[in-house]
Parts: sequence; C-alpha cells; structure tokens
Amino acid sequence: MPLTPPIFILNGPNLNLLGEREPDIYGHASLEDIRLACETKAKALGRRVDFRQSNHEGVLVDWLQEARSQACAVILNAGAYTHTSVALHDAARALAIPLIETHLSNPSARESFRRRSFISPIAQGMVAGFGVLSYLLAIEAAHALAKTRETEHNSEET
Ligand code: CA2
Repeated sequence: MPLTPPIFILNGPNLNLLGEREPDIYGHASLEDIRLACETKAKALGRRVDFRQSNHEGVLVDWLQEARSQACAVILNAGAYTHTSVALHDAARALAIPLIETHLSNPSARESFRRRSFISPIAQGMVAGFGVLSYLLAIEAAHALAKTRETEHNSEET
C-alpha cells in the first residue's frame, strides 16, 4: 500500500527559543520536546509528521507551496507572522488540503495586535491556548480531516 503523505507542522519566527524565556506564556517545553510529542501522537494515529521551523517568511511560503503536493494537511503556527503576513495568507489560500492554525498561547487574550490573524480566515479551524496540547489536538483534527478526504478520494476511484 502506498504511504500517505505526512502532516506538515510549520513553525514560524522565534519558536526555536521556546523553553528558554517566557515560560509563563509559552510553557517549559522546547520546540524539540514539541516535535517529539507530535511524532508520538501522529504515530499512534498511523500518521507521519514533517515538523519544521523557520524565522524567515519566504521559507514558510516555500514550505506552504511544497505542502500542496507533499502533505495531507498543514498545521501552521506562524508565530508573529500570523498577525502581519499577507504572503502567508496568500500561500495558505492556495492550499487544497486542510489547514489548521495553531498557537501555544491564546493570542485573543493578549495584546490587541495579536487579535488579528491573517491565517484564520482561510484555516479550517484554530487551536490555541493549550500549550503543547494545542499541537496534539491539531494533529487529531488534521488526521480526521485527511481521513475524510482520503475516503472520499478512494470512493471516487472505485
Ligand atoms: O502562542 C503562539 O503560539 C504564538 O504563535 C507565539 C508567537 C506569538 O507572536 C503569537 O502571537 C502567538 C511568538 C513565539 C515566540 O516565542 C518565544 C518563546 C520564547 C522566547 C521568546 C519568544
């Protein structure tokens, strides 16, 4: 049986600093801890994840474009670019696969500039405010959405 494509988990600027500062907001887990937790969760669901982080907007755009042909779903924590990036909005808009916006903190409960998201209007849904658990819930959602699409695709073929 052919391997289904992975769930891309894309992380934006400064998320590589997790665990080093602001644990009251973002918790104590490092990005590596989150990657390991995501891999374990995905494995339990029979999925693979491709977990990446970049501080560069254009790199995140490139990865969203790559996801169009190489992923079954995208989980995107665009960090501060969530609140600023039309380029990420446009790249995410071009996806024909499920996109789940994800945040460790709850941006709506913080400074007013974090209340605007350029990702939310084109995301299937959003998980925010649960720390590492936000990522694990997003994997469950991505898995369920991808499974529905795969089932529909298979029934179209028969
Ligand atoms: O809550 C989230 O996941 C955010 O996407 C995190 C972003 C923030 O700009 C968003 O509003 C919400 C910031 C990530 C930076 O994380 C740091 C961690 C430790 C030290 C400094 C920054």
